[in-house]
Amino acid sequence: MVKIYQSVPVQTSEITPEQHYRSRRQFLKAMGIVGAGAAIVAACAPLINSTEQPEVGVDGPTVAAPVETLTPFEAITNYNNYYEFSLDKESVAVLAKDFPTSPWQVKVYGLVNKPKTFSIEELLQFPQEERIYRLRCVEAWSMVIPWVGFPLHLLLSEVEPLPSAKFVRFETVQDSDHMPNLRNRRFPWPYQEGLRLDEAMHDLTILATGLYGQPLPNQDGAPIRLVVPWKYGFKSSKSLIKIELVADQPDTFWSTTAPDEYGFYSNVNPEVSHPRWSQASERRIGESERRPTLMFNGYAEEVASLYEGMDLSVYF
Ligand SMILES: Nc1nc2c(c(=O)[nH]1)N[C@H]1C(S)=C(S)[C@@H](COP(=O)(O)O)O[C@H]1N2
Ligand SMILES: [Mo]
Repeated sequence: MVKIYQSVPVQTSEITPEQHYRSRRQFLKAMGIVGAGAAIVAACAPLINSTEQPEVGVDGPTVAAPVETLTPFEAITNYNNYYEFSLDKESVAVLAKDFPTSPWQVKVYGLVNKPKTFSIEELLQFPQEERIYRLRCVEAWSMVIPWVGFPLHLLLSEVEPLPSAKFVRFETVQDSDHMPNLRNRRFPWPYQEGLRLDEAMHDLTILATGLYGQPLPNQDGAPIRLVVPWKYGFKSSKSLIKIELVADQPDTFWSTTAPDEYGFYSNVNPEVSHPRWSQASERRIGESERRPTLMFNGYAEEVASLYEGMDLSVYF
């Protein structure tokens, strides 16, 4: 089975707001790290899938692995779920255009030895990498996104979780001057999410600060958002302002809104249907044929052990 889990170090200072990302190879070459990328491919071959686009690959080592095409930048940035702005996926980019993301701080606190409020500049000091992940929305569409970011465990280790910390709660900004749908009282704002501490510490779990080699567009959760690739997209909260270490399983936006439809775990699982539709297949944005949905979104080898002994139809 093809895995998409690619990890390439990127210097933040080198992430430029270029208009068009022409190919991952050209991007990496521009970063001067084609060699580093190749070394990682050699070292972690079973985890890696090359997403080299066929028209490129004119130099450097090529990776003999099946290809899943990256979702185009235009689709990733114009088909968004970001309910604080709008329920209409195609309106988010326009509505979020002037959303101010600087200055920005993320408060990391709760059951930790060393609580700290990080400025976005400090967060960009963590070693940034490119991670190509599938994103599977609960609405049964999916994308393949080249994120830039860093593993959440680097941040959590810095604040030193106490033994009593068992879960992590994530909270999104509430900027009512710029987010028109916060007026919609049908929803339990702020957008909150949660992970068990071991899920949060897993190396696949990242804080993304960019995509396609550029700073994160507002509609995708600028300036910093969570990405948990084996869970439905709604776990990956955007525009984070708070990360709290807690003892008990936190309430989440979607499980509060519709408890019968959205559980805390929300692992991608083709065998557990949503009450109103099947999760067995998905439409990859930009493709016409549906494709089967993979257990844990294709990351079972890395994460299935986290759920050993749990009935995933009960803990959905
Ligand atoms: N704050 C916030 N984060 C959010 C959402 C949201 O409405 N508000 N939507 C989620 C859902 S349902 C999905 S599928 C992903 C979409 O991320 P993308 O627009 O970058 O593809 O963001 C998630 N994070
Ligand atoms: Mo979603």
